[in-house]
Amino acid sequence: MHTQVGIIGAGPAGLLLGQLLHLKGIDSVILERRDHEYVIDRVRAGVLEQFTADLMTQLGVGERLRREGLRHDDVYLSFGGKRHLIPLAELTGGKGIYVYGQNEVVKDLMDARIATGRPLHYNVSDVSVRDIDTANPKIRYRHNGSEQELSCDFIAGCDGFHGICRPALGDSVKFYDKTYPFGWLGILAEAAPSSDALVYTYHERGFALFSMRSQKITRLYFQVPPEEDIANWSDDAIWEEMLKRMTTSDGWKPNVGPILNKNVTAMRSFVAEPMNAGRLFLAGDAAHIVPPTGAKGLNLAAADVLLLGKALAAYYATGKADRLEHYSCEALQRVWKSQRFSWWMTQTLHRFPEENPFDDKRQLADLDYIAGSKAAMTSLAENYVGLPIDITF
Ligand code: FAS
Ligand code: PHB
Repeated sequence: MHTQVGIIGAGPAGLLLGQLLHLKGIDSVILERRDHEYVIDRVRAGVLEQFTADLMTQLGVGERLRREGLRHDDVYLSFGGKRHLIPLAELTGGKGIYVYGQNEVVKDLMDARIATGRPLHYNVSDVSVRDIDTANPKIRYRHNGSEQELSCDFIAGCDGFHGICRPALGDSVKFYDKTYPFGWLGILAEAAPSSDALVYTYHERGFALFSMRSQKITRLYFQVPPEEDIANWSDDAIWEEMLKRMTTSDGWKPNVGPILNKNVTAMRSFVAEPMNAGRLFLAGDAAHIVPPTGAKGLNLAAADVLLLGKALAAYYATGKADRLEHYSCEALQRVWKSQRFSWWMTQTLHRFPEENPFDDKRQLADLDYIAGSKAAMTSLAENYVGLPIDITF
């Protein structure tokens, strides 16, 4: 079997690429190791940059996002017992964010994939790639109990951080890696949002984040030691800690409700350079990981896919591979700016174990400066809503 683009992984990166290529009349086959339910139910990101929401609309999969997603023009920084509003739209010429669960994005993209009639195979195993340095790379995998080989013009490695594609790039790749001395304990709760915008809290007990998924469901996180075992935390203990860190002197606090899901996520910054070798191109978490403090993970995957999709479309339209040759360095420009912002948000809002009282005061002064300076707020806002990118394709 032959296809133009073999896509490994049906997360946001793989599915977005499949949709973009479909709209350009380019064949693709998507191979996913998990089943449909598993991929849909995974609780991950929740914030879409303005550009990601606009791209979803451009790809014809933005209708439900526009109807059910929560558009936010502001975000709060909370410290010293007080919430400080950062007017994102006012500071960025009207740009905002959309709060819309990653699993909803994946659901919309899967429905669109089915509507295209193009192949998406779940439950594949033993996936491997070869001949990536030739004009005819191949993907080998097992599906429905039999060995399969998919011959391709190009392979898109959208298989996440723990996938097989990045290792397959070989030793020409350089890794940049940073781990953080803390993780996030995250919950999904059946409780109506008590704030009209996300609240990023700096507290002496550690970072905390108030986010949401709908008018009935909230998503909250607080900083814990990296090896923390979720089994150590009863629901009551989680709420007690959330309220201790988030409640402000004017009485604002999150609503408490039944916890639907809870887990601990490790924090790291990671970049693989270059993002391709031969005709194997990485996109999304397969090539880079950001700490979620800047809400960039999903949005970077979308940006990679937009650039890779345009480069592949240009190749099939003109036979020229120059945009494919520039893909990695073009994508890495945005990746490193998002890495910088995500690291900065993490540095600014978390307590580091080795810190001393001087650092606490310095971080409070940093936050006080940001909340009082239009220039500093604008820098935060323009990075948070998403740096400019041309979404025409
Ligand atoms: P994904 O990991 O989403 O998708 C890769 C797909 O490839 C998966 O479906 C996987 O099953 C499949 N796959 C893997 N190996 C394969 C193989 N060998 N063969 C076939 N398929 C294979 N970002 C935020 O902004 N906010 C958050 O709160 C947040 N929370 C997160 C929590 C967790 C636990 C994780 C891991 C990430 C979180 N992120 C968050 C980042 C997240 O949103 C990612 O950036 C986003 O999922 C990246 O999308 P993909 O690159 O498509 O990778
Ligand atoms: C989320 O809603 O899951 C979320 C929001 C903002 C972040 C990280 C996660 O920075």
